[in-house]
Amino acid sequence: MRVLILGGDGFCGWPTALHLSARGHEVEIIDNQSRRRIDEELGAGSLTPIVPLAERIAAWEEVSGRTIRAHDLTVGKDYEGLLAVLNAFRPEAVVHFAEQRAAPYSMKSAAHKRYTVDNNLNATNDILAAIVDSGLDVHLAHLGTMGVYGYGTSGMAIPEGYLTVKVQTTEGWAEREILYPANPGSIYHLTKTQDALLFQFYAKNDGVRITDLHQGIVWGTQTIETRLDPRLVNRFDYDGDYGTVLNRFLMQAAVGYPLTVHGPGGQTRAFINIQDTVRCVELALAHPPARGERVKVMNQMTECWRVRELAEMVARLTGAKVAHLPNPRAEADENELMVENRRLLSYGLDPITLEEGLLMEVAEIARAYAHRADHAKIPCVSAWNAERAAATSGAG
Ligand code: USQ
Repeated sequence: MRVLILGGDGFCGWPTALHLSARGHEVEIIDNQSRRRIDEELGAGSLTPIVPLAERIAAWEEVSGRTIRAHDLTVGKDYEGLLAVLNAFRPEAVVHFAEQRAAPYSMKSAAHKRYTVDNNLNATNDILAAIVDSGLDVHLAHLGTMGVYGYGTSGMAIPEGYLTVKVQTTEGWAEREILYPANPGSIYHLTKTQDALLFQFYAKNDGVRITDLHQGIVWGTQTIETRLDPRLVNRFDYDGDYGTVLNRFLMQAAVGYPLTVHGPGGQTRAFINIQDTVRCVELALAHPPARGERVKVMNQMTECWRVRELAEMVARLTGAKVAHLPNPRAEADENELMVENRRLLSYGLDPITLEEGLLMEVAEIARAYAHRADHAKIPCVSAWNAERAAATSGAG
């Protein structure tokens, strides 16, 4: 299959590009290096040393004998450039990772909110419009988020995108399926709920075949392919904006920094290992919706944990201390989360669990690169509103 990967230099995009290339697919990448520029803006970088994209691609060719072509353009700004790549490469599938993906970054200031909305919504609309414009029958697989559903499910497992509701009609009560009501917790998550409406529209109006993968929090760093050569290593974010909770805890344990639990840590989230992420994208591409079918939504996660349970687990494995800090986010201190994920399991996903993978991650990445950590970048300083900013000011 010819697969075009938008955002193919990022944390999920790069290992996905390698995974699909290793399986014999013809892969091209579009990436504008925005994630690397944000590193410079924040003065924070990957714990693992990542080389420039051109060097990564050259290393992959050396190791695998396979070529990946990269295009440096901004999806959402350079529409003609995007259309030209589609028309020249004629992909059968496009995987869309080209969005600003950090909730704390999206909440830092008005400028960050505006950038996130502008970048993410224009990227999604442009790729959809370009697919229609090109006349190609492309399957678009988008990396969405579990966060579109909101957190807290009052005893019900979150279905895969659609909710069956009972409504009163002129003929009495009847069942209807609706898109699960969106309840975003940050501007970043909000853009993904808006993406869902764009997908609904283009599927209905133009028959575009679309899969939206509602992914949980990714943990882990390496995949089978990124381990093949040090120049292929995936990025590992640990800073207060881009570092996600479990990878942050693993890194903090490795450098002797008390684990930064926000509030009592009763927030429950869905998780997935990076190796399972790339496998899920492959499975999604192998099972596209038919033309004219509604948007296919899959919950791309494998297990749910509370933040404090993760901290306790990491503390038990490593001897780290746990700190409870004022929560910079506007989010309930405690919530329940249950999620349906039958689709990907039925396609053959065999999940890597935290219990089997955590220790390896500590040794392979967090301890190995601990000397590169800048402790000043660990605190989460992005507050969701003025009240949270006042509560967290001065707190580590
Ligand atoms: N948290 C802590 N301590 C920390 C960092 C985070 O207690 O040091 C807490 C947060 O307050 C939050 C939870 O851990 O309650 C998760 O935070 P996170 O930064 O790991 O994840 P989140 O902001 O939800 O976003 C991440 C990715 C995003 C993806 C999303 C999936 O950055 O791209 O869409 O996970 S989900 O969470 O399911 O919406």
